[in-house]
Amino acid sequence: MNKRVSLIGAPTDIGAGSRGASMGPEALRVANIGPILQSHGLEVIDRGNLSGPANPWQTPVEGYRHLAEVVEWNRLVHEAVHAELKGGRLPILLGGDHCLGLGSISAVARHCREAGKKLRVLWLDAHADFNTSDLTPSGNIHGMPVACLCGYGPKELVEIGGHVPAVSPKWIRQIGIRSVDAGEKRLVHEAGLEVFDMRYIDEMGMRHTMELALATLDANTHLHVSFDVDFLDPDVAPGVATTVKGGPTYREAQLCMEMIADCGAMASLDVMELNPALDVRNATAHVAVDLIESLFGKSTLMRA
Ligand code: 6HN
Ligand code: MN
Ligand code: MN
Ligand code: MN
Repeated sequence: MNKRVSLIGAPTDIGAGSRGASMGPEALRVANIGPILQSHGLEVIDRGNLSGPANPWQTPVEGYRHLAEVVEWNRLVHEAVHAELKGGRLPILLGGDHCLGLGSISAVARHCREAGKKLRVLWLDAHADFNTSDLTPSGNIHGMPVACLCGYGPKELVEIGGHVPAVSPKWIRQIGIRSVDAGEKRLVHEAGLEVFDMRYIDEMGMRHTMELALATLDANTHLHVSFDVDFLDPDVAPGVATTVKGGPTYREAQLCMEMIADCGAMASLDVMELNPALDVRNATAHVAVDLIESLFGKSTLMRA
């Protein structure tokens, strides 16, 4: 794994239905994300925060809330993430709400095209984030980034990486899913996304789930992890706006991260939706940093 890591803060809640994820980057820094990653032998550069439009907190227009601002933020994220990859570094996007997964992953996909690499995306989330303006119950664009990446969405968003679709559904594995809207579910099936929902994880276990999600990766595959903190059970991670009961436990989540670390292919990461306004003494930020440590190879294993 690349040991040269860059932190990019994207302090916005422009695509969310609640305010507060804009404070996520600072909460992760307060939980010591930089020094802790450094203690694991990584060279960490904190690029600071991107600066985009303020959240005007308006109601949705034609199925989208804040579309123009979401486009602007995603353009900023796209360029920042692409620049790190081009410089040979591993970008960690500190969200911010999950609409920014579009800017991040479209940049990763662009880089993979330029570098002749294959791409695998692990989407760790309670939600599929596969809505469109017709299907969305909320108009919140953080419920739409995976659909946009796959070419379903407004032109301005779908075209952000210069290649439509940015990503093939075949490259994506969704894990931890337990809240999908009715129309969204139909579109997920139509697009052919591979989803390891909570029922699958209950029945087959996290180990088997991750073996399948990481299967067929080769030395030429770039693995991107998009970690929505609401992936975790709310008992473990209360500091998110869109908690859904029945998520992975602390140990299941650790195993998920450890198996990703073991595969050695992770080359970019998003840490999204942390909402300090809803957290308890920054506990969720600390849990997120714990899990990120595991992603970078911290292990509880006794065997060498
Ligand atoms: N997230 N499916 C719901 C919606 O409004 O579209 C929730 C989306 C949550 C998005 O947590 O990143
Ligand atoms: Mn999400
Ligand atoms: Mn590139
Ligand atoms: Mn979610």
